[in-house]
Amino acid sequence: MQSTRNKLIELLAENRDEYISGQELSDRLHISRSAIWKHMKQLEKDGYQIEGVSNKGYRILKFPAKISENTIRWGLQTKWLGKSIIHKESITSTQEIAHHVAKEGAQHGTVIIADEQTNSRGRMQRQWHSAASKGIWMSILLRPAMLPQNAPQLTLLSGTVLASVIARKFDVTPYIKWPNDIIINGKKVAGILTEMQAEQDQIQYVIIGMGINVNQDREDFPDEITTKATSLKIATGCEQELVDLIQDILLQFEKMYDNYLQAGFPYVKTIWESFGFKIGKPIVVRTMNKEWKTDFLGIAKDGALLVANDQDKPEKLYAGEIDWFKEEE
Ligand code: BTX
Repeated sequence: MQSTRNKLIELLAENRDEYISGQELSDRLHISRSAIWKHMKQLEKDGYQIEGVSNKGYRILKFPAKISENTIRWGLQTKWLGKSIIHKESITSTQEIAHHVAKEGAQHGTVIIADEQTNSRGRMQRQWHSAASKGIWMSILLRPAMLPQNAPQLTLLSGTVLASVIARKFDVTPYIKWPNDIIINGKKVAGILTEMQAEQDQIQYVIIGMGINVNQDREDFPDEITTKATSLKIATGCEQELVDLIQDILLQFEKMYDNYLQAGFPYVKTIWESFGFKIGKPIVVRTMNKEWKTDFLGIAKDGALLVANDQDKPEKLYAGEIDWFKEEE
């Protein structure tokens, strides 16, 4: 079913300015003309604008801005990422679905995406606000052949992907706040949640959850985060295309991931540090049981946070959070 629709879109798109007759479509897809008609109605529901003229045939007038499996796949230039896409209008959390399909054997590179999440999560059981159709709420399933202790590097890789795409596409300067926040103008525009299923020395799968605020206005954020959150629309002053952005993120992710597997983490580290949030500046570090002020020195070769210790020597931290030092603001 899915592949017939994709072939149909391909045929229509090949002949963008010309009509293609119902008979020709039916011959080439080996389905009846009434089946073609049903597919056309479905495509219209997905937001395609299709013109049907008797004695001439069909042509696509406009591709939809709406997210669907088809609209993401159409024009997606990746080799392996997003070959399987699961799109839902409203679900609890794309992470939840991703875990479920991963356990059922879903393939490396499966992408799960939702217009709205009703119970989406950040780190440490925190909530992530995912307003309907205002942002990109997406999980990527990976099955990397790497040691579980290296999985946090994938969070940094993902942050680097988001910052690179945002910097290239929009006239804004994104920073990455270790380990997982993308910041524009001092406010969080995106967050990343990495979850993993692993045995001692083998990863079964990793799920990279990405939440990107795209088209929210200030009043779309709940009160408790209005001072902390921003969106690409707020930062750039205009509404942005979701499908286009998703495709760019997936393509950049695939390139960065493939390069990382070949060249190792130093490749990611260099790019990460070019977006690194206030390297060399004083920060507040919070771990499970303490909080202290220190200097942020960048990230280590393995992705750990590097901060200055009491003797002003670099020290590695693997878990925790940082914040810029308040007096600086
Ligand atoms: P985090 O724990 O670093 O950030 C969560 C904190 O960020 C919240 O406590 C709140 O203060 C603030 N916050 C909540 N929603 C937003 C928002 N929309 N914009 C800015 N700040 C916000 C970050 O966790 C990781 C978030 C990953 C979200 C994705 S969406 C797709 C996937 N599915 C899912 O359930 N989670 C991931």
